[in-house]
Amino acid sequence: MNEKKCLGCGVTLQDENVLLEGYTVNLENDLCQRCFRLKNYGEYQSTTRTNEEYKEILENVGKTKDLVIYVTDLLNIEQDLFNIREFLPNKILLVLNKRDVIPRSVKDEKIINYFKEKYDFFVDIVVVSSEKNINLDLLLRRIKFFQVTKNVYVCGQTNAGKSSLINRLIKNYSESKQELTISPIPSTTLDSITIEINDHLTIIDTPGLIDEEAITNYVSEKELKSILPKKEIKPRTYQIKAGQSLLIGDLVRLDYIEGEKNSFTLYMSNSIKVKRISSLRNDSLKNLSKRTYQLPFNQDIVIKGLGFVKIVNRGVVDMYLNQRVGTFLRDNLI
Ligand SMILES: Nc1nc2c(ncn2[C@@H]2O[C@H](COP(=O)(O)OP(=O)(O)OP(=O)(O)O)[C@@H](O)[C@H]2O)c(=O)[nH]1
Ligand SMILES: [Mg+2]
Repeated sequence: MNEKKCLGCGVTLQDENVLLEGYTVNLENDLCQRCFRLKNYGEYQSTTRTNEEYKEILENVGKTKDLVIYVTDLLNIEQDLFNIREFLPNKILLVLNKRDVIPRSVKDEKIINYFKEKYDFFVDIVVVSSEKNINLDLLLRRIKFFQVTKNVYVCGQTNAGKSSLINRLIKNYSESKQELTISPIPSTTLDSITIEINDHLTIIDTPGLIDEEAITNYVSEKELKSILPKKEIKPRTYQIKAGQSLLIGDLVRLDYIEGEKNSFTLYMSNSIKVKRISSLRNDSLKNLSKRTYQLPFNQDIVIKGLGFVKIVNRGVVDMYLNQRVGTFLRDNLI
């Protein structure tokens, strides 16, 4: 069997079945047809990886003593990062990516301290933007400081920006012309890919875990584009009284049922339209599935894949959205 891998997504190339992964007309090519089309025509063709395969990859990384860079998207931070410790006893450097979409006024230090207080097992935490090339020098210094062998693994959920980050490292610090495939749809990277940055550093890209509860799994391609922020988010604050509601696109309805006058600040893509309405007089989106939150002071309601709503005072909120989408509460991040 052919052993050549696609340089974009890591899948084994084959020229036998156009319907299967890794197909290319000619095994001399460096890219599979899917990566070629994505790169040249922006054509998306989704494939899926099971989360079992992801766990297997993490377990294998866990068997090495090598440094792991765990990448997470600042707007889509997992509820519980302790889970990764189950698989990875390694030294882990936490990289909070997509700094560019979080308002500039927020200090990196504040974000870093938030995570330091919550988790004690990261060797360090770095805030970066792969897209805008922010803090990559700092990241490289931290990698050099903590690496155990020349191999460093990059892990994290799908769409966190792992391959984008590695493309930056290649561009900034190596002679290689290799470019990993990146895309806004889940499961872009299909298999581990080894990239030699220099004689002392080899980076290994891995496919990401799919979060079945992310809203991005349940919207059209057009909606997906409006949900994923491309620019710095302008937080939108609404002063809300009991009996008022917010409609977030046609995705989420928030009813403020009970509590003192409150302030709701939305951190999500600027392209999503938001409307304040009277809970009683307008029934929009009430056909969606309902869940109720009793909010203590200073909580964020996180809507997986979409962003979060910062709420200051205590109160009761009814939320309507697709039943399969995950939400949770956390202390205010910002
Ligand atoms: N705004 C912003 N977008 C980013 C940044 N880094 C990556 N992205 C975008 O996030 C999406 C996912 O990027 P990828 O690099 O493909 O993510 P991945 O973690 O490799 O995903 P999988 O291969 O599916 O596991 C793409 O649309 C990128 O353009 C960043 O720093 N800022
Ligand atoms: Mg990738």
